[in-house]
Amino acid sequence: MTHHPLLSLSKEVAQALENNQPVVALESTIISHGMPYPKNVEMAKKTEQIIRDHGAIPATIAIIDGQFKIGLEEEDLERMATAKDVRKVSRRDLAEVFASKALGATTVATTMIGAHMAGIKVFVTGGIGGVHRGYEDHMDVSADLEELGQTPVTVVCAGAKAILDLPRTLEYLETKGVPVVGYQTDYLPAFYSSRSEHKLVSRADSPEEIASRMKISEALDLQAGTLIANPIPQEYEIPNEEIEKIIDQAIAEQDAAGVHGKDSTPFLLAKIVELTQGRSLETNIQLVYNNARLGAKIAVAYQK
Ligand code: PSU
Ligand code: MN
Repeated sequence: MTHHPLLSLSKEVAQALENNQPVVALESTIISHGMPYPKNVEMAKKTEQIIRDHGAIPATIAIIDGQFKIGLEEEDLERMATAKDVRKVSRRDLAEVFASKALGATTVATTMIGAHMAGIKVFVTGGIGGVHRGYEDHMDVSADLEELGQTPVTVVCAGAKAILDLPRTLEYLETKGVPVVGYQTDYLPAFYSSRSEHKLVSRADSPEEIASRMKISEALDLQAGTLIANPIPQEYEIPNEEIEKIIDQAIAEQDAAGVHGKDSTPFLLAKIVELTQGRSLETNIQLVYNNARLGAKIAVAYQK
């Protein structure tokens, strides 16, 4: 589908896909709504470089001029990092944002849609969205989970964001038929920390093992994503007991400010950066780099 009228592939990405070279998709909400400037654009560029250094071609995805743009130029990255009017685009917003030609940042859900349309199998992010804490009151469940249940892309993350209800997020993914694979771990990593107390049922120890499961999932035509949960290196983590108090405070401030819906995740991430005096931002950046290294290796193994 690389010639679809609503897709615009960079020359490099188009060529790589044509030649069956490894390509790794990257999202843009993490740039526009997940981190402050200029750290966001530094992170975006370095993540792309890490993917190149590990033998794959990076394809950052955004919605520009009514198309999925797959493979951004440096000036596009700068624009996503600085523009004030960038929409955070989930599945429900796609048709509207394409039609109005607004500038759109893709979430995990919509990056998966764009990647799949372009034929990209592997996508690297920080942490996926999930079931929010207090679900019984507001029913906030990220569209990322539904997308993982229906779009066959392998998503490399550092676990679900620790601001979420992790056991419910795992239950939801089980219902949707999404394998959650611990990379060299038996426990779900919790974004800022390298492990939670939640045991996983699936584990893989090499990129080759993951690539072979991706091929079987395709051969069975399962039409579901695979989630690779890659723990942040311990030297960069914020231990659970430390971050938990901060998350509780951030959620209390969110509720007091009346923030909900799509603004919840960006608000909480920014609040935690503030409450940790920037430490959580450094952690978030390092976990993305770690995921980029693994994602590139999986893409390379898949094409072998
Ligand atoms: N990972 C990060 N930072 C982020 C995100 C992921 O390290 O900001 C974004 C992704 O785009 C993800 C979104 O899809 O957070 C979740 O938003 P929501 O909870 O509204 O679905
Ligand atoms: Mn939500």
